[in-house]
Amino acid sequence: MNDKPDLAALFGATKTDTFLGLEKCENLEALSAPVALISALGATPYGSVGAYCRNAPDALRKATGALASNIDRHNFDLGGPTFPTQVTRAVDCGNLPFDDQDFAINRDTIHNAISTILTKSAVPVLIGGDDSVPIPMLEALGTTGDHYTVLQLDAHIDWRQEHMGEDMGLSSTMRRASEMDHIERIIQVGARSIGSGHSDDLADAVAWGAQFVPAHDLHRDGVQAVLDLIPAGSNVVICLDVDVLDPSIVPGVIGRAPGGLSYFQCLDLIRGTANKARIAAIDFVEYMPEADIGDLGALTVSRLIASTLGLLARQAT
Ligand SMILES: [Mn+2]
Repeated sequence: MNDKPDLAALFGATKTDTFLGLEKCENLEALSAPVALISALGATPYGSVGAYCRNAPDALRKATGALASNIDRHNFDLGGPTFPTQVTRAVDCGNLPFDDQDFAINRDTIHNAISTILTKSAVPVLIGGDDSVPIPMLEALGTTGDHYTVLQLDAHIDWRQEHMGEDMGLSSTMRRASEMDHIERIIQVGARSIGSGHSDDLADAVAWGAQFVPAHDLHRDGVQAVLDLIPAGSNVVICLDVDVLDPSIVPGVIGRAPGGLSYFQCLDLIRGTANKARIAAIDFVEYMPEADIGDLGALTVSRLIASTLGLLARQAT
């Protein structure tokens, strides 16, 4: 006997196996929606921890179950329904296959899926998985011929040359981005506390030209100070590690660090980017359901993704 009232039932929700109950797109070649959510359980995990975020995509889908039958209701984050029109509605392309032995295959799988989504003129919304998942997404952007600004929202700077003999892992994401010819600018927001990075890594990043707005500066100066760094009209890829959010609202991460961003600071960074520039791709990584408390992190992250889908739908019109 479960005495907790079922809020989903109160809302009239039905069970869904897609994010927000969105339509499935199982064949990327047939993709016609302007926004494509797709998930990767991992890419290049470190041997010591494995693909520790592999259960995130399905947990985040499950967290939206209560909203699946209410998708057309007013979303006060957006000032209207999440998707303003039927044709701008995102689709859920499901989980990509994951191989826990052959990481090169995982990277190819992600690269090819993102490339295909980009050729369909859709914006990929890549759900991880750990923070190694964005590396092949960033590489795939090189196939468009455009140049990109990376806006990284993360408690950590991810500039390790390699870690445990692996150079494509989650601590090297921004260093690998900096080596790609089509990445012309990196803005890193939310760093705080002690992470895996060394002072030498930070020095390399600064020498490359990466611009940093640590979490303390963001709290002091506000979101607009970050948006001022983004050139108007530029193509932006947002790399969002959910540990950028405060652990009081997203406890489900491998290394909690106090002083993180609020839900609206994060959403306003995404909204401000969409308004000033163009979000060409975005990833949400590092949610770990096993470390969550009462599914609170799944709630926060899934609602942030839902409102982001709405912002991207508005960008498409
Ligand atoms: Mn991180």
